Amino acid sequence: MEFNNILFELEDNIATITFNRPKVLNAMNMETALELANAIAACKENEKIKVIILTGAGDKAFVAGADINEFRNKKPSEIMKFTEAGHSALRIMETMGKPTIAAVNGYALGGGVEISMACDVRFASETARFGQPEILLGLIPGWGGTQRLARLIGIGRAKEFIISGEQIPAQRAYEMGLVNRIFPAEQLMNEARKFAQKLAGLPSFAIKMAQYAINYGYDLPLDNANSLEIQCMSQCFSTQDLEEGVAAFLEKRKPHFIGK
Ligand code: CO8
Repeated sequence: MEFNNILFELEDNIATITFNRPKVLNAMNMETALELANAIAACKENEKIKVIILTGAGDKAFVAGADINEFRNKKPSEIMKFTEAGHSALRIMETMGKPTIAAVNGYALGGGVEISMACDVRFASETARFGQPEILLGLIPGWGGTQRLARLIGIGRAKEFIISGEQIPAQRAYEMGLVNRIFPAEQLMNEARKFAQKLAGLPSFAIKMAQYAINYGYDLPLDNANSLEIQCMSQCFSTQDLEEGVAAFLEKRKPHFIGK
């Protein structure tokens, strides 16, 4: 695959997507949004890929938001195309049934924090900074920030974050539940890879069913969500990995999962 604005690497069942426009702190333009969508589609299709890590090139930024130079002077209809492209790529990523890890290595602002929130987990360097500064430019988050942030950290904190446009350091993001784990900057990628390797060795169908139940059950009334969980849980009993996991436990040995 050829990309101009992202790097795509595949090693040991783990794909790493690196936003690669360091001169503009990896800001997202339309071309990068389309490349992200293509990279995610490739990850979804490729059976070898079990886990995806997203990160930013350089040591300063994950993604410093949408490319402000590009969206300047655009018409609402053109902006709508850009926001739809972003929403679509992020939703496919969020629901593709393979775990995604955002390794936030610096600024995650605007679209950057929105990309990270569509990942299953967020690891951050101690030097990372988070914010939805759109309000300072006269706009609002447009890649899911008004929705995913409230779901992740609660409506009160999300409103404070979005209407003030303030930035917060990684430690505060961790305390709020926006970030799962924080590490010294030089350890971030190693830790993300270690976690990815661990996930790649787990029963992939069960991971998919867990994501499915959480993603599609979250906004349902509890009875409907519970019945979705029952369906997803029951489906796991069709896999060889379940037989292997249970047998290995009973035989007191390490399981060997095959992803089926
Ligand atoms: N877009 C374009 N260029 C950028 C962006 C950006 N988002 N962020 C940084 N850059 C560029 C700077 O212009 C600068 O370029 P140059 O060297 O040519 O002057 C270069 O990157 C380095 O940046 P700074 O010199 O500003 O570096 P600092 O360390 O001084 O500051 C900051 C770093 C705090 C990250 C600062 O660059 C900043 O505030 N950036 C803008 C952050 C921002 O407002 N992001 C939100 C954008 S809006 C958005 O994301 C909406 C998303 C979804 C909806 C899409 C609808 C269009």
